[in-house]
Amino acid sequence: PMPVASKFENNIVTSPFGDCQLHEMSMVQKLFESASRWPTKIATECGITGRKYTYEMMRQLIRRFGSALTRMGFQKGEVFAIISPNIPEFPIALYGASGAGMPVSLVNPTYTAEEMARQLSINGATALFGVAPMAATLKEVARLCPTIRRIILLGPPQEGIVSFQEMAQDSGDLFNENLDEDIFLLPHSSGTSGLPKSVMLTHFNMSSNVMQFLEPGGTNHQLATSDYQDVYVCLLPFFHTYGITILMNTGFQTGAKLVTLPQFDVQTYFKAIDDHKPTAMHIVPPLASLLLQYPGLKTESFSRLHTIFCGAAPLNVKTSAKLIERLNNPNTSLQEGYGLTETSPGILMSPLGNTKFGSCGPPISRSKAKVINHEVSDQALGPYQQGELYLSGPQIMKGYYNNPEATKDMISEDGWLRTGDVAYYDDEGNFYIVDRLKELIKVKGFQVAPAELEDILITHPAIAEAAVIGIPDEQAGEVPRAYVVKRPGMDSVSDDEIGAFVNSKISAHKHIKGGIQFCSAIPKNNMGKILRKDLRVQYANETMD
Ligand code: 4UV
Repeated sequence: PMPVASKFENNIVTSPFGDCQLHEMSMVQKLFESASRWPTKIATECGITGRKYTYEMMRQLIRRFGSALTRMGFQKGEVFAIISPNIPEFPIALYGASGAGMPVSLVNPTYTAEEMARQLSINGATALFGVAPMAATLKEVARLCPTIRRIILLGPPQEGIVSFQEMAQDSGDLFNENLDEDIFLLPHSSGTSGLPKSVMLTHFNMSSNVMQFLEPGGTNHQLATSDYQDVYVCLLPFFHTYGITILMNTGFQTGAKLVTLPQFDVQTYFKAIDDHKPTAMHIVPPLASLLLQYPGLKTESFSRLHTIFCGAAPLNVKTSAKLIERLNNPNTSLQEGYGLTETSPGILMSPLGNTKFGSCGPPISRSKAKVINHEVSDQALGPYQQGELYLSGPQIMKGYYNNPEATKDMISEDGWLRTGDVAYYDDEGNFYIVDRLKELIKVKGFQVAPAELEDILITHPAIAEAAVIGIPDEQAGEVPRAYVVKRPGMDSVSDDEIGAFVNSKISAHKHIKGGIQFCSAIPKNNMGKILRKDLRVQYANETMD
């Protein structure tokens, strides 16, 4: 059924979708229900090697992996870190650890060892899972994080490492589908300011978000039957909530096949699309541009595509229209989703068949949104008025791990989460994101925290002060740009030298590609807080000349 229009009362916009079911079961129990329903369907398949698991094989391996963790002495509540590319074994490690009662911390596998260690030192992870080629990096992470007791790798046995394959031989008898531990995942986000934090997403947050996403009228997903199965090509990383929730967990809920791609490579991506003819595609805006530019696109590969779903950064209206034209399938609908790691992440989504290009749509099932401009008043604003977007729903995080102050800053006592995004809604309750108040920079949809780059910049002996902002970039959406004050007597240092110094310590997507500008002072307010907005205005003026 098509959703009825959003209703607003006191300028609070409610969802036009029906109320989805909410489940009190663990995510492991939920996955095992899928395994009982679709035992012989393929759950995961590597897009490169073809290595694959059925839902039933996956259930067995989850039991064995989780049981092996308990046998190794890991206790409920200890944090298990996954630092892995997208591989068919990713969900086995994830759900296995979860069944052992361990919250799972998700870390970007393209990070440097220092970046990985910084994230894991926040949550005190005690075990690591990755793939054999990452052995040296993960050993370095374990050296930097003394809490880590074991490194588990997919690959042949080696000195000082536990082999995933050996754990897969466990009898599985120590496994339970744990319900005592309420935290399912610990992905990372810098929120509205400062350094990255571990976001506590509970089993309830995650199962709610999956059910909200699948509520009729919301998306096109079809449950697997004896002769149908949804197929996703999983290029978007599972360490991000978009990948883990919208691709993995929603996919498993519907009996879909997930074709996993371990790294970002254009040729491999398009080959996987040709080979597997996905029924739904999940993209971020830079991928939309790539799809439009790719000369070898075969229309036939999109013949089964019912949905193309885009989120994580604003999708340009013209790009949307061109994309639909290029895919040339009247049955394909484009949907845009908006959310944050802190909201599991789904919370606004354009309804099926009623996508307004440029809008992220109304709140999804059981969610609410409002817009407030505190400079005007503390009252929620009516249609077409811009202010900060606030959200509420069962998918809102429990809080930041070990950081009650940052949590309090983000979630009000009555459960509203402040997004740090500037938005307005139209008279049908569709939302439009127009700007960002928070410090966060988004490069190709990935978070970059200015504070992290600033902290590294000021360790350079020639730098007295530094500030980082995001500037628009055709390909990446945004890229970081640094403003730097030199120490007295350090005039000879060049921007190339500083760029090389910082970039050697961070992963590629954080590189300061927007240039380094020397200046005599960094604009700050009287509390000493950097006025990034002033720098953004300054940059806009510079580029106008
Ligand atoms: O925390 P995060 O990295 O979270 C995300 C979440 C992405 C998705 C993807 C599919 C969905 O269905 C969904 O609901 C969410 O990226 O970054 C959060 C910030 O990213 C910007 C905004 O500034 C958030 O605060 N952002 C995310 N989605 C959009 C967006 C969008 N559709 N349009 C504009 N900005």
